[in-house]
Amino acid sequence: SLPLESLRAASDKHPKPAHLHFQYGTAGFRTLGSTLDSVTFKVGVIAALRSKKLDGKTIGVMVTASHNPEPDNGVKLVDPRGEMLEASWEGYATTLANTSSTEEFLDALDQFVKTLRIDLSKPSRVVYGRDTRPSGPALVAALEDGLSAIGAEIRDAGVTTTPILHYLVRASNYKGTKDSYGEDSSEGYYEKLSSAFKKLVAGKSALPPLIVDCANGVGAQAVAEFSKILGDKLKLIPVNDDLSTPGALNNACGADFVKTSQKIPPSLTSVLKPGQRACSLDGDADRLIYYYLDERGQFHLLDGDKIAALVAAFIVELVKNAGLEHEIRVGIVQTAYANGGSTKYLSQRLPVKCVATGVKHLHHAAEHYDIGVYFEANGHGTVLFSSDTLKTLAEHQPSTPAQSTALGHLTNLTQLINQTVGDALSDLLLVEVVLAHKSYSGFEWDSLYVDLPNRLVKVAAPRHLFKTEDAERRLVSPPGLQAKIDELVRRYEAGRSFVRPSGTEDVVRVYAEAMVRAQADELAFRVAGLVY
Ligand code: NG1
Ligand code: ZN
Repeated sequence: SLPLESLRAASDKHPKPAHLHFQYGTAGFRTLGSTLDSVTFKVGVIAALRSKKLDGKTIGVMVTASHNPEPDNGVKLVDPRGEMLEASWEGYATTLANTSSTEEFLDALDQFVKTLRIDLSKPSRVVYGRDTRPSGPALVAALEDGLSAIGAEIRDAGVTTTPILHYLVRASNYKGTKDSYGEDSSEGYYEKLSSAFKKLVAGKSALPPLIVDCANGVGAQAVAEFSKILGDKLKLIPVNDDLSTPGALNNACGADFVKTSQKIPPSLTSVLKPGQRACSLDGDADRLIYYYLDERGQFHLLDGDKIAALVAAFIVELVKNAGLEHEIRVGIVQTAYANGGSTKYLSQRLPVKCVATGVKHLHHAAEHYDIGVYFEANGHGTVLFSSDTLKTLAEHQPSTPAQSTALGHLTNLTQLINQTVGDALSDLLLVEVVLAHKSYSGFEWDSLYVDLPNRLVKVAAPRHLFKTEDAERRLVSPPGLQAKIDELVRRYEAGRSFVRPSGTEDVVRVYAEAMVRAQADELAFRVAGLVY
């Protein structure tokens, strides 16, 4: 049965703030860090129970608020394969997080264990990590209180990137099996990716150095590690790698800043030379955005859509060169935020599916392809190889040296790419491999297709009133609003606009694109006017 005494004592130390409602959303619980103590404690208990439910498999917990402002924080659970928490548990987590007293929490917990028939005699194992936010250590202490109240076997991964935490979960659960994912340590992660990268660029001339904006977050740590191991193979120049100045995290830098404001971080002004490529990570290093300035000083964004196009084209070419185009079907998954230019370009070449915002939707849709490439426009994404594809790659007998080379590259890509979740560092190495193979600069990469001018705005409207359908591309509520949006959109050449409630912030988002900049801006602001 549940260790009620230790749970009661621990729960009393972590009372829920009255009047606050918590919701396990697309990125777990996420809000002001100072309000998350009780939630994080309860997540510790839930993580341990999820592990018991899954026969002692290792569950992950990551404390981060990613690209959001430094005072925010968040906590999310990672399932045994390194994936997002199974959807049905999101609701249980929300219910438990909102219990308002220790007695209510214990009752709900007891009910929960009974309903799900969790065998409490099973072991529980949990690995956890956090980003660099100042509220992190106290939240981790609350998490540990929850874990030890149940008696979980714990492992503290310390300050680490979100994708490394996902890697550790997968590696620990598949250790010593035929599906082994690499050595179960952060060193194992760096080693796995670096050695695949070295094999993939062997014989290629080294690219010019790459500027990496680390968002003043934990990505700086990973960039430093890769720099050490990769040496001359890839020269990384870290900027915004200050982990000690309060308030610096994600402030006027990082992937979200660049994507949203469509300009370089001010801190790069004196560093970035025309034609030189640069990239930005976000606060927990699971998003990546590239860009460059042309000779006229004009900014060119190479976002998640451009990364998807670059990577998918390269993989399709390798599959063909390996003689596997009839066995392996490559497909793309996007959300409504994908630029219309990218959707047009990709749909002419590959199957493209549009799903609702949120990594879990993209990830699951990508699993339906033999090789599924998914990226959100904001730079979060990865590539999934199905188990049949891995088998095909292992067993295929190439009939020419060229086929053998292509097959080798594909196999190395399966090692380079972090298939558990979007990973800024793994994606960075992947992009650099393709650029080296194609001898592309930012300019040639950018020329794959032309982005439609677009604008994303936030509106402070009551988001619970907004309900969507068709992969969030149309509103069903408030009634009548979609018809008004349609009416506006018709007046703009290549106009497209949609409205959806954010899953991570208390706002409604409005996206618009059109043939020319001024029209995209105007459409966005007029639709926002309808919403407000
Ligand atoms: P919301 O707040 O639901 O729009 C944002 C991103 C998502 C996803 C999540 C999780 C946009 C427009 N939205 O979600 O794509 O990355 O955060 O971090 O970029
Ligand atoms: Zn992130």
